[in-house]
Amino acid sequence: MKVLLVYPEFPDTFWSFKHALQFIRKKAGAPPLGLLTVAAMLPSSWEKRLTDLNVSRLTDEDLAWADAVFISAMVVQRESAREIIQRCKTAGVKVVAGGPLFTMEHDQFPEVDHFVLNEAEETLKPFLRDLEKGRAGHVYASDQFPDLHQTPVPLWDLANLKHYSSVSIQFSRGCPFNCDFCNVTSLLGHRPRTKTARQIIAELDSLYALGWRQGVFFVDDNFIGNKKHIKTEVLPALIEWRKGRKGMPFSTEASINLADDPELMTRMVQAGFDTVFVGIESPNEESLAECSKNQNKGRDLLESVRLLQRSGLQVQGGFIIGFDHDSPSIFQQQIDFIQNSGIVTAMVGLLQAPLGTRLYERLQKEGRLVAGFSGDNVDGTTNIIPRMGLEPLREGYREVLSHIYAPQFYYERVQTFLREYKPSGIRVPLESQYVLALLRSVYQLGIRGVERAHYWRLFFWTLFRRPRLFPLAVTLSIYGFHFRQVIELHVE
Ligand code: B12
Repeated sequence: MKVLLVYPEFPDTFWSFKHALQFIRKKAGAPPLGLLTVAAMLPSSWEKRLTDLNVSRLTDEDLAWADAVFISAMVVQRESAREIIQRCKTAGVKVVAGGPLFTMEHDQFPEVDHFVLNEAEETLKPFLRDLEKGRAGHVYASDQFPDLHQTPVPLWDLANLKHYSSVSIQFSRGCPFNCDFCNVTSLLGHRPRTKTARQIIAELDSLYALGWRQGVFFVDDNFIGNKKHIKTEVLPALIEWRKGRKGMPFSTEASINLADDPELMTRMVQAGFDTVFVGIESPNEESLAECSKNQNKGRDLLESVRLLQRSGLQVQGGFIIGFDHDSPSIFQQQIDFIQNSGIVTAMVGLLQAPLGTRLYERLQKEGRLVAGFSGDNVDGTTNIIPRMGLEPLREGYREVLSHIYAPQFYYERVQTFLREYKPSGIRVPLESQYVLALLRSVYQLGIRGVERAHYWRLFFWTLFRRPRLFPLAVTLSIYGFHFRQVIELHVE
């Protein structure tokens, strides 16, 4: 059996980092972890190839080679996924589809031969068994949340890692919290299911052996969902593993209560974490109560962010506008919060209601849902009829984004962050691409760009005041360029 694993193209979005990746001549953020994991679960006798459309083209020869195409996608890849499926049909290749897009809306893809939905640890085996018997069914789904102890090491070597700026690995799935707009709990459950420390070390070892030294993103829904396990088993193993090794800084996603635990923060930094994405959502307490974001309530959110930054963790933040309790003052409140926090990468979105969430159920009952869930929460669209009216909401939203990503305010925020941030000791071996990226930034941002005055001010301020943070300052200047391009595209 010859299987072609295909990952559809991402549009030009906030998280695609497309305009930033050009500077380091990389083609995409990370290889598709879902497909590489599934590949490792397929019989070893099968021949496997990967085509990630974000780094290479899907050719007719690829399709002629394959007995079956295994496709995975997120909602934002919907259009590209449709085109691929159509091409497979024309070429007469069978399509097996899985991953979050199809798990959510498989009925929208009548041309797909077999759906293997939810988590493959649960659904792939019955599919393969039936396939062997020559009677594979149309849909394999499950409401069980499998044990991750059986998840194999992903087949990284199917991907050409040199095209990617980072690699994702996963330690846990699920989140103990109950935010009403988030579909992670309906997809993956409340109880965080974890791999063992030994599994995660085996994954890191295999990446290290392949020569990988760049960033590793732990794509957990909430890395600290099971604090006890993290503290007693995983972090000690990671700290030990890191000794004598170079590079591979870690990043992850976690809830804000990480800031309440100095020991946990210190150990994460010792283990090599330097960045954490946190769902901040709103400085408005009433809105936090509305969406049951209880872990963010009743605390000084700004202080929590600073504690994280001072411990050595760059905070990236998710923000939402359009809750029922948001009044027109929310726009300025969000701007002030983001500016004061020094959260450079601030993903600000309009509230959307994904299928399967409590928010979706409530709004459906209230008759406040409209078609058009884009899944991209930085494109200024929503499937909700907002209390304050769609036009005022969109207008205010545009203002927030244009403000926080305007060069003056963006660079100010970078400086606020660099003042607070305690850099980690991890040094990534310097690739020539990174030196070239510096030169490209000088040309693109320092000579041609509208941001040139701000660029040079930050350049010299960091060089003289925080020299160790100079590479980070350049990286964030480049990110700013990407964010401005995306925002102009979507909301101007
Ligand atoms: C990492 C991640 C990202 C990374 C992706 C990096 C990369 N290229 O891999 C980044 C940060 C870029 C990202 C961005 C976004 N993401 Co995202 N992301 C995740 C996250 C946290 C983990 C995904 C992952 O790698 N999981 C680990 C692997 C092993 O799991 P998996 O892919 O689900 O695969 C398993 C099964 O699904 C199945 N499977 C998967 N594919 C296939 C294929 C076949 C054939 C088979 C048989 C089985 C199978 O088997 C695997 C093992 O069980 C998930 C949440 C989650 N926990 O799933 C959200 C998630 C996938 N993202 C989501 C969204 C919406 C986005 C954004 C659109 C958000 C935004 N702000 O705009 C952006 C868009 C991306 C872009 N570039 O434009 C949604 C997708 C919803 C949907 N129904 O499609 C999720 C589910 C989060 C959520 N709460 O809704 N994301």
